[in-house]
Amino acid sequence: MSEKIKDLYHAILNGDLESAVSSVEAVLKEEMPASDVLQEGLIAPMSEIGRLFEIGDAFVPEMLISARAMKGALEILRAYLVEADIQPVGKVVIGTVKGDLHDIGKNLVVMMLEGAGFEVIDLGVDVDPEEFVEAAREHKPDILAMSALLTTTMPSMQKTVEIVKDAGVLEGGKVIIGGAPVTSEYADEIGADGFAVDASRAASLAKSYLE
Ligand code: B1M
Repeated sequence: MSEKIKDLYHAILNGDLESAVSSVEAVLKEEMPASDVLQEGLIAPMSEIGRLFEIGDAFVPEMLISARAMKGALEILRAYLVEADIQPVGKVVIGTVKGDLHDIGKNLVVMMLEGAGFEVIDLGVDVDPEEFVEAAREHKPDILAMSALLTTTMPSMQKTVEIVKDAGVLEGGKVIIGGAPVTSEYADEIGADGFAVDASRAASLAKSYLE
């Protein structure tokens, strides 16, 4: 690993946006392939922050600042990835369910998914079940992901699972759910394919479906 890619790795791990931006520019000047910069400089530190979070050695604020630094570097790298025609590992449609305006956790899930190499179509908050169906029809995602923070909005997950499955728009794709009041038992009960307790595990779960 070159010194410059190491700088980028550490800038993202430490959540240093300014240094992440200058490091990615420096690495690209070395003419390193964009796909390697993505893998070694962006995805690797995001996996590491996810691992540290899972073992309790990093917390939500650290994950958020790493994700912010990753996004800053990705903005610059994106043009090179498009030029090199690097395909995302998979596609995810995500939203916070109908009636629910909480988006901090969902945004963190988006960032971890992007950090893991997914293309993410974020429908935002207060997403009607029909909107999920339309988005699944249009984008044909590998994963449809829903977040809920209120016990009163959890039933909207069930409704969405029902109509998405009835409409047959997922074509083998999986439905994953999460959010503070959601459990794996609830996922089983409503027929969702998977549940993740946090953003890092949501990204690992999504990746596991592609294997
Ligand atoms: Co709200 N709120 N809130 N709130 N709010 C809670 C959720 C609540 C638990 C607070 C409380 O009473 N102790 C409570 C819900 C109670 C319940 O349902 N049993 C509550 C309430 C009642 C309300 C209102 C009804 C209050 C009112 O107006 N009377 C109202 C509802 C508005 C609405 O949605 N229609 C409301 C409003 C708000 C604000 C707008 C002020 C604000 C949201 C701002 C925003 O999101 N842009 C807010 C906030 C900030 C909170 C708390 C304090 C923090 C939530 C948060 O962002 N946590 C929350 C209390 C709490 O959770 N302790 C509370 C940090 C975030 C990183 O964690 O979202 O859990 P979280 O995400 C985690 C995991 O859950 C997981 O990954 C993340 C971590 O890695 N995860 C997924 C999330 N989505 C996932 C999806 C996945 C996988 C994992 O797969 C797809």
